[in-house]
Amino acid sequence: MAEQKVALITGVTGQDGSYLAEFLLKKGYIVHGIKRRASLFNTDRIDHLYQDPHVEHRNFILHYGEMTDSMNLTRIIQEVQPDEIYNLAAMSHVAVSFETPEYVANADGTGTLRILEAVRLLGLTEKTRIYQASTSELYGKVQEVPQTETTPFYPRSPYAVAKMYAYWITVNYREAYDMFACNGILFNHESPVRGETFVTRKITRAASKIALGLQDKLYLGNLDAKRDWGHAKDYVKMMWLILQADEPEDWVIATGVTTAVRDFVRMAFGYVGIELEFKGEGVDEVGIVKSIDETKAKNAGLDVQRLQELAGKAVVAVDPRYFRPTEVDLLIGDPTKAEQKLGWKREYKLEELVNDMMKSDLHLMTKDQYLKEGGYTIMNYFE
Ligand code: NDP
Ligand code: GDR
Repeated sequence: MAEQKVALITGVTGQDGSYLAEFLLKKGYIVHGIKRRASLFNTDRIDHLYQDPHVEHRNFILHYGEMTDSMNLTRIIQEVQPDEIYNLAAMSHVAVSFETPEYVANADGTGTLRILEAVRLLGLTEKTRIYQASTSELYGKVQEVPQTETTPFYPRSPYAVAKMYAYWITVNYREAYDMFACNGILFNHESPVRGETFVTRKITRAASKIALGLQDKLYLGNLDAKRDWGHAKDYVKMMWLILQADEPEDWVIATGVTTAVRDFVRMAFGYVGIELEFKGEGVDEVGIVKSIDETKAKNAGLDVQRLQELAGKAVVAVDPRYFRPTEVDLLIGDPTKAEQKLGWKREYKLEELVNDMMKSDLHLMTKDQYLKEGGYTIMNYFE
């Protein structure tokens, strides 16, 4: 029998880390993950994969770690002797990176160097393949569309600048030390376990809450921004394929379709039968309930009569606090290289992604509704 491959995932508690861990375990890997110490449990997304440390022959093993701590990372890599490292850990919120730029440079930028250098110092350059979670944010200010592996970068946030360092240090270690180190330039990908403060999840949570009568209004920033949104499940498969390729290269992973934030809002509310009409401009723009599609509302298990009461009300508004000092207006990726050379094919279209997220959030928010009915206070988070 072939020996089990060993993978190390940094950022295993995040959206992508959880899907990737699940994917690799299904492929028969032994998966090691790095999680941070937190004052509350932070393993919600991977709890279904947890294995009791007292059980022999575990396939899923967690280590405490931190991207800003070289000694910690070097020790874990030495212990694990991984065949593959997926470096997914990062402070990944673009807007927050304007508030914590130095930390982001350290964790997202220098953190990548720490991984590469540990592999080199430990003499693992021939054994260990490295995947670096690069991003479409590198393209930033629009230079050309669709964006490909050769489109010039123009980062527009401390996050993107840190990721630019990580991108180039990965290329440099590949060229200097002949390492199998690759960048996956991934465009936005979402899922039911997407962080709650990214725009798609903020929208699907709010649309569900508004439909259930738990929230009155959704406040957003730039509704004109356009993103190429895919499903995280499709994208983690690609991370693995990148490390199975014959040669180490950099790859764009995208859907090739771009959609404005405003239209994502329309689709999410549409799932629960709320048809929106947008009126006004800039900070005065609002999304007003134009009509209720009774069939969709019923299919979603909602109280149609209560939804009818929303007619004519503004349920979406713009709050400038969510504007960014510098914005990325338009992202649309060209995944041709990945499709042709690695045979990658995505399974989810945008509509299916929205439906998947809405179904899940509606289910989660229904629990909140029960709590509210039982007299408990429900928090509304607007970040
Ligand atoms: P998440 O924010 O969901 O997850 C980030 C993970 O990194 C979490 O496990 C987090 O831990 C961990 N982490 C953050 N800072 C540190 C640190 N200093 N030390 C150790 N661990 C840390 O991101 P995603 O899963 O969405 O993204 C994965 C990677 O892919 C990130 O690098 C992101 O920048 C990049 N990316 C994401 C895209 C997307 O659309 N999702 C697109 C392109 C790139 P904790 O749970 O404790 O917070
Ligand atoms: P992004 O994702 O910045 O593309 O980075 P996010 O969902 O935060 O923003 C997408 C676009 O929506 C606009 N927007 C809002 N964004 C948030 N978060 N909250 C709002 O209220 C809001 N209103 C409008 C934003 O201005 C932006 O234009 C994500 C992250 O996963 C990165 O880690 C990853 O590298 C990139 O995707 C590719």
